[in-house]
Amino acid sequence: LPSDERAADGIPVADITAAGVTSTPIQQAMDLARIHGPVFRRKLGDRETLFVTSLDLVTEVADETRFAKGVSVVLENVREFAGDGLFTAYNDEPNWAKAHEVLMPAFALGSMRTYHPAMLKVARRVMANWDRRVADGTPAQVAEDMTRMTLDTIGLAGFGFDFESFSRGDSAHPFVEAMVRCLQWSGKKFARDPHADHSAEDAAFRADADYLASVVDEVIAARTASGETGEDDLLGLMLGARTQGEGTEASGPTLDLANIRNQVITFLIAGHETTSGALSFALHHLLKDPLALRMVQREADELWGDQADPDPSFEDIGRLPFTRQVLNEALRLWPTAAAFSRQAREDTLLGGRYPLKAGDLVTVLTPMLHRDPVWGDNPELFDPSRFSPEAEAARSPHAYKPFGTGERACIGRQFALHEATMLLALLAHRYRLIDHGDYRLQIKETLTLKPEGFTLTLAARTPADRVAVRAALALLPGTAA
Ligand code: FDE
Repeated sequence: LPSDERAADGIPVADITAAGVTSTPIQQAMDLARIHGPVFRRKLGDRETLFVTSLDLVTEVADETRFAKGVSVVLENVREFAGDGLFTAYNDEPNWAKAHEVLMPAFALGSMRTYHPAMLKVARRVMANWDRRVADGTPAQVAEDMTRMTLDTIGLAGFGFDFESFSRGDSAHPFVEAMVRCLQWSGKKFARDPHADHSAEDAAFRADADYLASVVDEVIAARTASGETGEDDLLGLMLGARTQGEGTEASGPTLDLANIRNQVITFLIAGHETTSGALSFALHHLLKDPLALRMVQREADELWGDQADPDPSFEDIGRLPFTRQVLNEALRLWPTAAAFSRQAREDTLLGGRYPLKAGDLVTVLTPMLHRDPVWGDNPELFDPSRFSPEAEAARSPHAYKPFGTGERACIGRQFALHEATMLLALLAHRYRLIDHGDYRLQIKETLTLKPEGFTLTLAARTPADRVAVRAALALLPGTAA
């Protein structure tokens, strides 16, 4: 591993030029943090990234008066196909503030009521698929199925577009394949050999990016042709704001079509890989933690009893606090958007000793923040009780950042949590999860993190299984419902 030189400012520099970036740069950076401590530079050729991982340093860079969101090199590359969409916009790009204002109401907690039926419809597709697995005994491919479900959900709830991902056998929608290749291209570009010829991969990327844009343009055209904007979803809001504002000065901000296209691509990217990873990690941890699984099952059983096909209401999702804790804890260990960058507003001293110039970037390596000593002696342990209301109240809000921070934090947080909590509870209510292959966690990185090669087999839960879960928990102190 990397040499241990130190720059003039005393920050360790891990030069990985020789060792090379692996296909798992986040896990490599986690190793570097374990070696070098909570502040270090990763050097790659002539490019250096400054990482921080400790609660005190993250608390500093989360201070919105001193730091703002930084657009990292990786995000610069994502801009090649998501342009000035919310995720990749520069802070001072006017379209960020406009789109933020137009879209914020669509992501308020109350708006989830609007998306709930679409989310439930797609959750039922997962269960229909998994019921067939129960019948024929084949294993479910967890990350792949979760990705199908989150893509269909954001497509339907956001844009009224149905990717029908569960009717395609093993292959994904071509849009998804193109999108994943674009993400991989942007994730790898920063580390590639500057002297090699990359024209073929760049041309392939261009073709994929053009294809993404053309699909989105068709979705927008179909909506405009129908004559109705459909105010209820994200596309409707964006198009509605556009027509209302045309030619007048009085109405709210308007978004141009190129920006709307960038927002649609942004939501499809941001809204599906991250959420599907969170669900996959949660299922992995439940599979390995029978007590937590039983507690999720009991919580769902209390709502839906022995119903064969429960019909969760919007309010039911707020009545699943332990299921939510499981998701929170899964996102602590494996925050699926694993790094975000901050940019110094002025010259400043980080940690009272490391000088930064205005404009310098600092990258928060979230999985290591989430293993800071503030999390106790055994941070690798999956323990949903870390997110009990009392434990949360006692901890700094800066110890947990799976959704980033400040003004540019995740706008889709409530959306993701509503969708994921509902699906997780429905699956736990319906199935026994069987670890047929003694799965060992391996993490694949495609800008986001997800468990690789994770399969499980399933059995239908019976009323007797529900009685057994209640009985088992009744014997344990401290698991009272
Ligand atoms: C955002 C976000 C973030 C931040 C980044 C930076 O700072 O750079 C993060 C960290 C995140 N996000 C995360 C996450 C996780 C999960 C699960 C999610 N996420 C989900 C989702 C869904 C949806 C729809 C979304 N998401 C979206 C989004 C957006 C649009 C954004 C941008 C914002 C601004 O304004 O900037 C984000 N997200 Fe997320």
